[in-house]
Amino acid sequence: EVANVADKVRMQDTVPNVPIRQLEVLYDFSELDAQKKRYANLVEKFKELHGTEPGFLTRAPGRVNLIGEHIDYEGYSVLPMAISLDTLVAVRARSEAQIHVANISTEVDDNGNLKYETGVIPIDPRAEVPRGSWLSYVHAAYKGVLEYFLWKHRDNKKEILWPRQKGMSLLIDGRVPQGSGLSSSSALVCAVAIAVMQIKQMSFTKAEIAEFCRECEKYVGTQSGGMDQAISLMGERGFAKLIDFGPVKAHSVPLPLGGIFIIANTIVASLKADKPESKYNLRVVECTLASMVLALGLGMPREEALGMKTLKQVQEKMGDGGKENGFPSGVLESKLHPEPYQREELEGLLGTSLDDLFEGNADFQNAMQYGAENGGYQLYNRALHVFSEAERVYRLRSLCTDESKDKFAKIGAVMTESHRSCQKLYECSSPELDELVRLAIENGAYGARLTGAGWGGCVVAYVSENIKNRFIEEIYRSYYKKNLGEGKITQKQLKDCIFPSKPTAGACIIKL
Ligand code: NG1
Ligand code: MG
Repeated sequence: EVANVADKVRMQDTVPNVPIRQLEVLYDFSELDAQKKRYANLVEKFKELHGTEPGFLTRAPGRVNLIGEHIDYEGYSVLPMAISLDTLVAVRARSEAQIHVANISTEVDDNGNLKYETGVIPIDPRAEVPRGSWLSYVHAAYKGVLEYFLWKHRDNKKEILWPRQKGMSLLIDGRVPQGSGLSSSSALVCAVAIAVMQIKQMSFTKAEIAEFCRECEKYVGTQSGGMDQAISLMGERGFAKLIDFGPVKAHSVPLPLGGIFIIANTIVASLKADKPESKYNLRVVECTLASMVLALGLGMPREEALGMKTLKQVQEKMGDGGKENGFPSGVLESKLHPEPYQREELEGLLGTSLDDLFEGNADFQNAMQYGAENGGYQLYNRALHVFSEAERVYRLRSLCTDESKDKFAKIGAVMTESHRSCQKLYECSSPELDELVRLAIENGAYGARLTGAGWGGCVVAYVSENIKNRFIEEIYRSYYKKNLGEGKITQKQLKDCIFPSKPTAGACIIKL
């Protein structure tokens, strides 16, 4: 009986439909008019391009992570919320066996080429995803949907004739700034995945979509953790979400009235000569290695230890069920050393060559190379960050329903603590992020931290509603005006750089 009810709930947990006349369920009153114009413009542009209206639209939001940075890929719960910056896709089935993809943006790069070029994606889902273009994300999502469908129906004997499949036209309007830690990539992937599903008349639950979208983002090159896809699909207006992994599950977390989250973009590109995905993947590899070395140190048989994929798995193997209590102190210190590890030492400890261990995973091998060129592998610091951050997520969640008056200050303090850990232990901050965090706190924020992968992008500051406007004004003066020079930033640009953000709904299909 209970299982029955649970199943029903899960069945209903599919992507909702929203009529285009009811955009007020998605956006704040203050931006409703602008959004209506934006939607009308997208439909109009689609008509100009294809001579006919789109059949429907899809929408998937970006997110801001309030706490729980770089721990989703280690299996630990995180606490993000969906934001009103989102990606829209206008869609229509097409008789040719072709997926036509265009973007309404006319932005050009330094060489004068369109940043979001028009392109065609092969209809055969077995085709490999080429990297290096925005179209790769669209391709990855398309491939992800069909691969998941095939996997789910793997026992069906009926042959599926891919080349004869009908195609579709997609026109995209993305508003999540790229590379800002607000998850533009997942918003695009999720919005396209839903579009493809709808055209193919497939229906999957949000949890299923979150899982396969996470998998398919790997085609583009990040060994992604799953937070962004989950929150983009499961976001809820008015609530932050505690997201669990394995399986993906979202729990509503009410936010205290009177506090507000303000997002501020560093815009000064972080000085990273290297590709951000190498840094990200290196962290994933460092955590994987830390899991194995820790497991060995705890006496686990070699074969089992080498099978450890995440730090959470190791914690669970220790019989330490209390997931909210963090990792037992002292264990890490005695099993890992704070100096960076080198390849030879790791191969000695693990009793295998690392090339063999990561065979077939080119991203991991590249990350290993990148680590070797940058002083080795920091297992202790990375693991210490992950375990402490996992505990902070639950601490912040409890504070959200705390009755005490100083809960705002306490929430802020946990956020700042998280930033310090990202900065010192995980080394994913940047001078600009550190400066913005410092200025936020100096100007009255309860706390502030980088959000998203880091190495550039945005900070999120927790501020009293009462000082909101003054706070933004002060950051403008002390950060933007100072760094960019007087008059270098227009009011309009400033609005895009620093803005308060409320939790919005997750992805949906928009019916015309
Ligand atoms: P960004 O780069 O901010 O979209 C990335 C990962 C997340 C998570 C954060 C760090 C992807 C798609 N997203 O987010 O899963 O690991 O970094 O907490 O790779
Ligand atoms: Mg991303």
